[in-house]
Amino acid sequence: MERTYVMVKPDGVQRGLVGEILSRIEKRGLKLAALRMNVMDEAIAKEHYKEHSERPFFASLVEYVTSGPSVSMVVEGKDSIKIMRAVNGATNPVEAVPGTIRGDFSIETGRNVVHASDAPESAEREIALHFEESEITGYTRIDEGQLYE
Ligand code: IDP
Repeated sequence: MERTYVMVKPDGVQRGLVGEILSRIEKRGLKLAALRMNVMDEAIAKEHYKEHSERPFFASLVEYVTSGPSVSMVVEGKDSIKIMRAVNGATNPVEAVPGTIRGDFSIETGRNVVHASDAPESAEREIALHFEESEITGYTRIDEGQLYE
């Protein structure tokens, strides 16, 4: 099983979308392995988005993700990284198709509601940045026998 790091960003929390987003993830068949709400520390946010540190939007991006509580999670399942990227939709909501979280609930790239790791290396790095291994649970969903061939 593959793990990925997913976040409901502060705009998603303040717009009351946490339940909707968790529901979409669960209904898809992915497993919530860890879940937490907190205000992300500025140093953690800078580390999380370090690949964008030279970009003009870096300061406003760090300000955005630390501006209020966000919901961090570890999501688990076969191909969870690619599936969560598809569930979230394109980075720019203008290009995000309806049916995706960004395509249904957002307008601008700078307020695009959700994050999900984009590759196995970033998933591993982001999970380790935001969670202790002891916070990540292990259990069986009762529908796993039907979700997987
Ligand atoms: P991703 O979130 O879909 O992985 P990235 O290109 O890694 O997309 O960008 C990370 C985040 O940085 C985006 O989700 C968005 O919040 C923000 N961002 C990216 N490009 C821009 C921009 O041009 N203006 C403002 N914010 C941006």
